[in-house]
Amino acid sequence: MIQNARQPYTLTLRGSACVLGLRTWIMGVLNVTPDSFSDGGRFTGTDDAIAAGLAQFEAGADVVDVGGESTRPGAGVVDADEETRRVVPVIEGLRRRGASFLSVDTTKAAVARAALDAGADLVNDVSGFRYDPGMAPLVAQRGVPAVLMHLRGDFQGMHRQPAYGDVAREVAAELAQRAAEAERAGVARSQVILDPGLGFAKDASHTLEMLRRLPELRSLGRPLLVGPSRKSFIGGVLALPAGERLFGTAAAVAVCVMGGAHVVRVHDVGPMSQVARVCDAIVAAGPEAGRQSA
Ligand code: PMM
Repeated sequence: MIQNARQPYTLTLRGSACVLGLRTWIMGVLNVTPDSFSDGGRFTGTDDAIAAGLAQFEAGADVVDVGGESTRPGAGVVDADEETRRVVPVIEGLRRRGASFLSVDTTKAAVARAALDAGADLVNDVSGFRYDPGMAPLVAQRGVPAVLMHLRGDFQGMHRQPAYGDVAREVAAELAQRAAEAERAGVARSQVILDPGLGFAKDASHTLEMLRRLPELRSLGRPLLVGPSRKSFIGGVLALPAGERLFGTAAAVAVCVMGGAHVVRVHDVGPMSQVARVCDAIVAAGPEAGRQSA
């Protein structure tokens, strides 16, 4: 029988209680970088980026994730001032135009602080608070939700021969450690969202296995965010460039939803909202489904 493994969790978002898990949330990717993984360089100006963010909300995004540093293998390091200059005007502009929830995709506390001051509602830290010791205290003090993603090593080294004995168990154990460290730093456990970090310090076979075994991360007892969008594991299967991975992304998003993801992080918000809604409807169908979250 098909069932997704999703537990509902309540977060405090922009000061109000917000339940994740009743339906799949869509996080739109808005990279304001000259060199990002799949959409870098698309936005030349702040106004373009703001318009693209608003279009993502129109297309069904629940939250838009604004990032100013590429995590692409070999991407140059961006200093905090430059990253702040990229993300803050976009976040401010989106808030000014009445945008819904906004997150900032950064590993730097200074950038996160400026973004929260500009109107961001949550922090998405791909390092799981490991790169900047100021991040956990900042999130604790502001009381905002945070996504802690799994990776190993630094941006430069993480793609070199990642090694796992059992990828799903090790990712789960390391995410549990990240969450415990965050709690020790004063972050409310109820504000933590966990992410297995598809493609980060994982080769294609690790990522495919992690996706297949996503339900095992349920045991972490926190909402799950997963970012499969246009990633190279899809390119590896289909031999297609990032811009042509829409159907591959759709397959992966469906697996994420059925595997228990509360939030999927995607570039193609409209199409992936449709995928998630159909998966949610399938999970909710029939007499057995009453006890399942949809
Ligand atoms: N992937 C990318 C960037 N940020 N954040 C989270 N939480 N999870 C991800 O999987 C993730 C992320 C890289 O992809 P992009 O360059 O297309 O944004």
